[in-house]
Amino acid sequence: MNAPGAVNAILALGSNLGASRDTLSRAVAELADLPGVRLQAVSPVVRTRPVGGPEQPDYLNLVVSVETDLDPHELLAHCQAVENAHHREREVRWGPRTLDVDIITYGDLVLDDETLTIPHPRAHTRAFVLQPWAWMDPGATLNGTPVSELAARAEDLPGLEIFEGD
Ligand code: A4P
Ligand code: MG
Repeated sequence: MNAPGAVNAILALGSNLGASRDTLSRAVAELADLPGVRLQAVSPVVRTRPVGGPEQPDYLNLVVSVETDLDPHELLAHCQAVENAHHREREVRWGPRTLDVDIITYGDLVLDDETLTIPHPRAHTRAFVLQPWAWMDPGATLNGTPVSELAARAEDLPGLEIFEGD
């Protein structure tokens, strides 16, 4: 049960520069370190091959489920503040990054404006989002399709493995 007015959102985190495992743990704590954002579930961490962009290191990715009182743009600003705290620099599209935090879904909202597209327009094809999400919530759906089915179809699934630590 959500608090009155609160919405469930799925956030996807990725890192392939610096101490990625540590960055992801700290980012999850920072995302939830606001009264309007309550952590509900965290997926396993996965090691994934880079999708798109230049030659770059493998990523660590995870997803979280949060209950939030923030509106979608406030939630994006909060995600970007957490990215910025980890010295994220935006140079190359799909390039390497210390931390990326994307909003995948926000309740059942469908939104497309200059700063925000929800559901995330590429999430339905990406195993690095879908597979950890399906492990976290086996009943999850995206645009009406089970997330586990979308993960099984994603081209980047073969390169994905659970990260047990170095
Ligand atoms: N924006 C629009 N919709 C959203 C949303 N739902 N969530 C806007 C977050 N941001 C959203 O994002 C650019 C702008 O997108 C933001 O200013 C916001 O207003 P960005 O984080 O600055 O740039 P980006 O992440 O490089 O671009 P983009 O398009 O978000 O990249 P993707 O598609 O998310 O891909 N491979 C692996 N294995 N693992 C990864 O994590 N990540 C990417 C990034 C590519 N390949 C990867 C991974
Ligand atoms: Mg992003």
